[in-house]
Amino acid sequence: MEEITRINDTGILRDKIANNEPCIFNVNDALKLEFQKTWTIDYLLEKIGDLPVLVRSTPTKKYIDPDEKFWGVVRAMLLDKMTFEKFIETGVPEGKIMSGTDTYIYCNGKVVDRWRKLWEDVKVILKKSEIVDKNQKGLSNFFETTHLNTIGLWVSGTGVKSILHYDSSGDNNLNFQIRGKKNVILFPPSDWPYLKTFLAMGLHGFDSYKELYNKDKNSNSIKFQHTNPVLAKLVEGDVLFIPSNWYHYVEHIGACNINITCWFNKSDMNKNGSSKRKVTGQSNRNFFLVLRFICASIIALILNLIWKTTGIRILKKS
Ligand SMILES: O=C(O)CCC(=O)C(=O)O
Repeated sequence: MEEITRINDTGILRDKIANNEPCIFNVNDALKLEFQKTWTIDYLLEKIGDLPVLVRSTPTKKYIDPDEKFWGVVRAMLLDKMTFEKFIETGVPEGKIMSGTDTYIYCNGKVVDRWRKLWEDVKVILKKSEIVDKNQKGLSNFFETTHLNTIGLWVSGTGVKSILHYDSSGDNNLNFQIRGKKNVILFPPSDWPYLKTFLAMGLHGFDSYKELYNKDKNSNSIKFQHTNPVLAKLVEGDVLFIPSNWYHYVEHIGACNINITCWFNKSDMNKNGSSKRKVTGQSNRNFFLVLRFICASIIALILNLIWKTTGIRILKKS
């Protein structure tokens, strides 16, 4: 698997976005945004330690492996609530994850009030004036207010893995690796016929992705033979650009990983952004797998609803 191009020039990043080409952006400390330097676990504990947060928990740390047993898939969709402090102390070591898809600091162009303290740090990415600075070097003032849709916060420990998917909003994604390390395997949208796709997900079991790390491509199984994956080995300070509709499978490596994902409008920055062309399709032919997935989602939905309204958890989490 080829590793993704690394760049340090904001102009090149804008070109990559315009051309739908993934890349890793990283600049020296002087040009990093303040929150990329100050956000440590201790800093977050100080700011939001008392805040109740929604987390997901599965003993296997797989969110959500299509090869998992039925009740394992259900368990991976169950929510739990605890203070951020408790999550860091006990949740992270147990494999719980605060997912950016549940935890929005900024949502559909509006600040989420309970996360305002963190938003105050992050808002430097929004443009303050109408003047476009052609010599801009870092990511402060990067987004027009109308471009940025939603910001999700991710916190997790080592060993967590997230299912292959593309972001179904169709947005572009700038993913800031603030602390820790992650490996992200990306596939272009055109690879969908080989990714066992169902809706926005790819349903190959998690173990399948191991073979992509083999140097010898010929020793790989037929599964990924016609695909074009690229690997992003993210370390602290990296910002990964995931173009709209690109599939991504994520392995959490660091002992404590902190990321924010900025989802922003495809149409405003991409060359062909406004086109409504269909770029992916459904290639999973195992209808039993889909049925299993749908049933597990419905059961998890009901269990989460019962838990939210009564506090009763019917299915033990592990
Ligand atoms: O970090 C992860 O596990 C998933 C990240 C992701 O899917 C995203 O940023 O859209």
